[in-house]
Amino acid sequence: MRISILTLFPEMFDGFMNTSIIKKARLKELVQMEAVDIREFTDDRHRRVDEYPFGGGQGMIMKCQPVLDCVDSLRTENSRVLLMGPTGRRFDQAMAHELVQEQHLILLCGHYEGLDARIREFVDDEVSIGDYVLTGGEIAAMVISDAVTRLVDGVITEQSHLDESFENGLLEYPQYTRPADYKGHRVPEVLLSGHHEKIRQFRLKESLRLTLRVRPDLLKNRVWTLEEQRLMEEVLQEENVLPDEKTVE
Ligand code: 6GU
Repeated sequence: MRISILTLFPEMFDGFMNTSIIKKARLKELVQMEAVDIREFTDDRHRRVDEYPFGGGQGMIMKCQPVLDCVDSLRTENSRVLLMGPTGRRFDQAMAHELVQEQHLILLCGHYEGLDARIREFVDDEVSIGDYVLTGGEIAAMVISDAVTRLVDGVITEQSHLDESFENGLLEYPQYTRPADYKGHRVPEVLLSGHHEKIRQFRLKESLRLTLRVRPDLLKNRVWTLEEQRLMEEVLQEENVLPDEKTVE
C-alpha cells in the first residue's frame, strides 16, 4: 500500500510518520508513505498557492494549478484521489476497510478558507472525519492513513482486530492489568479465574453494556445472536432500563 499526502505543511507529518506503529509499518515496507509539498508545484514567480476569491469575500482560496499539477505528478491508473474536507462523505471503520484494498491513496489536504471548487472535478471522493471543522485537512489525512495502515496485513496481529471497537458493531470490552487491586479498585474476579469460556461471555456482556451506555445508536440495526440477546436482557435488568426505553428490539 502506498499513501501520498499532498499538503502545504509536510513538516506536520514528521512526527506522525516516524513514531510507533506507522514507523514500524514503513520500515517493514508494508506501507510506503510520503508527504508531498504542494508549493513545490506552483508556476507562480512568487510561489503563491492561493488567491482572493472571485466575487469577493473572506479569506484566500487554493489555486487549481499547483494542487492539480501535484496530483497529476503522482496519480497512476491505480490511484484513488481523496480530498480531505468537512463537506465530504463521513469516514468510518467500514471505509477504512474499503480503502485498504486500494494500491495507492492520494490524500489531498485543503487549507485556508477553501479551495477552488473545480478541484473537486478532478478527485474521486471528498472525505470528512466528523461533524466539526478543522483548520486544514492534515489531521484528517493522519486519521485516515493511521486507520488504514493498521489494517494492512502484517502491521498488527490478527486477533487484535476481531475484538476491537466497531469491528463487531460493538465497543470493545474493558481490559485490566496488574495489580488486581489498585487502591481498593478491584479487577473483576472472573478475569482472574482462568475460565476461558466464562471470560469470553463476561467480555461480550461488558461490550454490550458499554455500547448501550455510550453508543446506543450502534445497537439500532444490529442482527443479534441468541447469546447476545440473553446477555443483553441481563444487562438491561442490571442497568434498570425500562422496557419502553429499549432501543434494542
Ligand atoms: Cl477532512 N477537513 C477539515 N478542514 N475539517 C474537517 C474535516 C476535514 N473532517 C472534519 N472536519
